[in-house]
Order: sequence, then C-alpha cells, then structure tokens
Amino acid sequence: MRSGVVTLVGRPNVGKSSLLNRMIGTKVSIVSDKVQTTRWPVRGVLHHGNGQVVFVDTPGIHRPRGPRGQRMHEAATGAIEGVDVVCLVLDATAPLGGGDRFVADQVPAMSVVALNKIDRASPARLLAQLQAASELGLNEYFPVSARTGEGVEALVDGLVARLPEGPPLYPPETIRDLDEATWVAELVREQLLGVLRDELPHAVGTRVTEWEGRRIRCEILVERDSQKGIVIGRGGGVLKAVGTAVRAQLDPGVHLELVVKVERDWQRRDAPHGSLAE
Ligand SMILES: Nc1nc2c(ncn2[C@@H]2O[C@H](COP(=O)(O)OP(=O)(O)OP(=O)(O)O)[C@@H](O)[C@H]2O)c(=O)[nH]1
Ligand SMILES: [Mg+2]
Repeated sequence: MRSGVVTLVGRPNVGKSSLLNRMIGTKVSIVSDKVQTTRWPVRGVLHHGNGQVVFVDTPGIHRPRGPRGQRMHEAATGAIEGVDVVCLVLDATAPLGGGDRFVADQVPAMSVVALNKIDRASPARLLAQLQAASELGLNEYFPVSARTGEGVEALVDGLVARLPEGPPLYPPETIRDLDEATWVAELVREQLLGVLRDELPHAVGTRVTEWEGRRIRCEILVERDSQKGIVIGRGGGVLKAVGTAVRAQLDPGVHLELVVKVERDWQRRDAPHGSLAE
C-alpha cells in the first residue's frame, strides 16, 4: 500500500478543482468559469486499489494583488511545502504564458504536469502545448481532460506510484475534509459564481449560520447595498434558482433558507474553512 499527499497547483481557472473531482469520482471542490473559485486549500481523499491519495486543491496562483490575493497566494504556495508530490495543472487550450511559468518556478523539479482540457485542443495544438510544457523542466507530463475523463486514470496511477509506502492516512469513509455546513455554503457560492458577472463574484461570501434537523439557514454576504438586489434577482429569481440547484445536491426534504446580508468587511474576517481552520 502507498499513501501520501498530492497538491494540485496552477494558474486560476485551469481546471484544478474539476480534475480533483474527476479523480476522486465525487464532487469535493466547487467549480466555476470565474477565476478564484477556490479560496482556501480543500482536501479530498482518493481510496485507490494500490493505496490512498490525499489531494490538496489550492487557490489559483497569480501575482498577488490586495490582502485577500496575498492570503490566497500564501495558502497555495504553503500547500506545496512538505507534500509528497506536486501536480502542476496547465490549460491545453490557452498558450503557456508567464502565469504558468510563475507557478512552475515555485514547484519542485520532481513535479508532475497535468495538461488539462485536451477535449478542447486540436492534436496540433496539444503537441505544441506538450512541447512548450516540457520546457518547464518538470518530471512527467500527462495530457488529461477533467471533463471527459480521458487520461485521468494514467495520471492517477502515475501519482500513486510516486507516493511512499505506508498505511492509509484517513478511514475509508472520508472523502472530503470540509464539515457539512461549510460544504453547503460552498455549494451556494458555486451557484452564485455561475450567475454573477464582473466583479461581483469576488464580493460574495457564504456561510451557514443555523442547521437544525432538516432546516439549514445560509447567509450570502455582499459588500454593498447595491449588490444585494443583484444577488436576490428580479422577483427573487436569482435566489430561487440558486436554492433549487443546491437543494438538488442535498438529501431530499432538506429546507434551505437563503438570506442576503450586507457586511462591508466580510472578506477581512473570511477564514479558512473545514479542518484547515485550526
Ligand atoms: N473543456 C473543458 N473545460 C474544463 C475542463 N476542466 C475544467 N474545465 C472548465 O474550466 C473552468 C474552471 O474550472 P475549475 O475547476 O473551477 O478551475 P480551477 O483551476 O479550480 O480554478 P480556481 O479555483 O479559480 O483557481 C470551468 O468552467 C470548468 O468547467 C476540461 O477538462 N475541459
Ligand atoms: Mg478551483
């Protein structure tokens, strides 16, 4: 048996969280088409025939701007230290650029590269991308698609083979480290990211404040009064759609109440969630 920790890093939006969900086979980290979807490291555990992989999904790494950018940057780069394997995720559909090199410079030379989104790259493009990626000087390269699953098994096998021998770190029933309340808040945030535009996605936070039996109350935090109406939507349409989409992912019969609140400085108090909050 092998077991250990694999950290996924990369520019924002390359598909780190999508790839994690695909590798584990269950949704453990939320996904959106907006950058900075993942705000704190999220752990997901893969129980594999040959061992156990504890994956750490991280916020996209970019040159940090502002205090939250700095915090997310430190969280991502901190999650590189002391782990067994680092997997750098690249986007096959976008030219490799300074942003990718900035991340690549911060990972050990023994790192593995996952070139993701190959479902959307032509063979010629893929070849060019693999060539460009190989110039990063890392250890091994896997073309994958988190969307279709192509190449993902080979990547997982390659990662497991690099782990040290040892007993599992988590019991077989553990697949994510977030407590249920934080997970529900994340699911609400995921739906909001899907519908909000411009700067608003980054101004919105979520937290579950009550959970009694089947009744869950989740607050949606915005920074200004003017943002409140957008989040609620005309006739409450946005909130209604968000609630429906989240409820579909929860146990039947759960009553989810969504409340929008203006809290100007929620971001300053935003803390790491789940068991990483120690
Ligand atoms: N076509 C295609 N799209 C993908 C694939 N993987 C991810 N995406 C899309 O890419 C976008 C970003 O995906 P995420 O998984 O949230 O990316 P991320 O790297 O975790 O992003 P951050 O958390 O913001 O750093 C979403 O719209 C995904 O649906 C893939 O293999 N193929
Ligand atoms: Mg992510």
